[in-house]
Amino acid sequence: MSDYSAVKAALRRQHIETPSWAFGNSGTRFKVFEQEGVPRDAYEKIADAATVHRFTGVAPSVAVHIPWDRVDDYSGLAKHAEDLGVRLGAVNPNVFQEDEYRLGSVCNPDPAVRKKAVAHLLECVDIMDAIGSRDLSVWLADGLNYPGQDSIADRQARLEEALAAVYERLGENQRMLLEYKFFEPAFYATDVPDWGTSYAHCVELGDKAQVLVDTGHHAPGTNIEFIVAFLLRKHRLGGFHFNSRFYADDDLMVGAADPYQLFRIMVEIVLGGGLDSASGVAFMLDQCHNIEPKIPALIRSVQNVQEATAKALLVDVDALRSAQRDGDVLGANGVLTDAFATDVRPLLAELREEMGLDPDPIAAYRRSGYAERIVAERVGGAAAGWGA
Ligand code: PSV
Ligand code: MN
Ligand code: MN
Repeated sequence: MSDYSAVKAALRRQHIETPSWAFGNSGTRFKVFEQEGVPRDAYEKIADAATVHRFTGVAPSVAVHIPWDRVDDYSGLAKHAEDLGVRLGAVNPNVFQEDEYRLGSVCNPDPAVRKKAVAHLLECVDIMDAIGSRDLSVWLADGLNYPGQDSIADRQARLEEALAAVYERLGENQRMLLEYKFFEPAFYATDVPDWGTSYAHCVELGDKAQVLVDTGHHAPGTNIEFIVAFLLRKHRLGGFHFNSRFYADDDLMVGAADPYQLFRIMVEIVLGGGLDSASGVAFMLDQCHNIEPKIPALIRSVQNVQEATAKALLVDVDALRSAQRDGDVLGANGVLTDAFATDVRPLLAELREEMGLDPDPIAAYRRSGYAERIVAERVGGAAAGWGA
């Protein structure tokens, strides 16, 4: 695509959702580092998310995690977001942080624990109703540490039953996004380990169930863009949790470890129509900023997604298709590497100016005084809820 106005229009439409938990204190299982000025409650997390949006112009929603963001009045929380120029996005249930979930949540052998977990998932759909959210973003920590610990097959049956109960409760315009992860916290077997398992459950449930691809949840060397292309073709790609990894589920800034992988993913998105709003693909970040300041790290992450998308939009599709038809292997590969090698920063700077934004969002954020203000105002910031 060499028409920059079309590229810019596509970039304007691409919205990137921030996660409320990325604004709180976080760390690894070795240490949670405390930073000054971190939010003390859900309201302040939303204020920080609104700040990311203010400087990037393309991060108009923030995902919430329940109970980390529990409040008495969810419509009030939604109103607060609206007043700050953003809205609440996906609702993330948490069925992994209570002692009762030691052997799992919806796959637990104890029916009473399964009942409690399903009740929480249903409560999250109530919250979606109250805040006008479209997506229930389900990640389950369920799994086994040892062979023989429980029946893998029985656990799939319990999973099926629980997901069906929650699916039934979804409203007309609501979806369930089912995330997969191949290990951790369980190490021998995870109950939703891969995209195939998630896809199979989604197909059985119905059209409102879609697969969520967290880029950090794959074994090293996995071809994530293949998964993306496959799911898009089948209309089952619900969205992403973007982050980057060197080793495992590192949750580092997207595009930091392997920008070429992010580009390859975005190429499949562009070619498969995943940027069209009708596709329903949700671009969300799922990151933790343990040692770097959180708000500028999120701003940079949004920029990284935009840069990868811009490069993908610059792929000369006609040249690519013709090289593919001719069996010109090097030519076809060269079309992609040419696009990847393009410096899209001037184009993005121009786009931001057209949107009435500063061309350099991080510099503008630093000049704004917001960081100093929150350090002065917020004493005793809360942990994200997420320690590892
Ligand atoms: C745990 O791996 C995780 O990072 C999942 O990706 C979830 O989406 C996220 O935590 C929030 O529960
Ligand atoms: Mn995730
Ligand atoms: Mn994760």
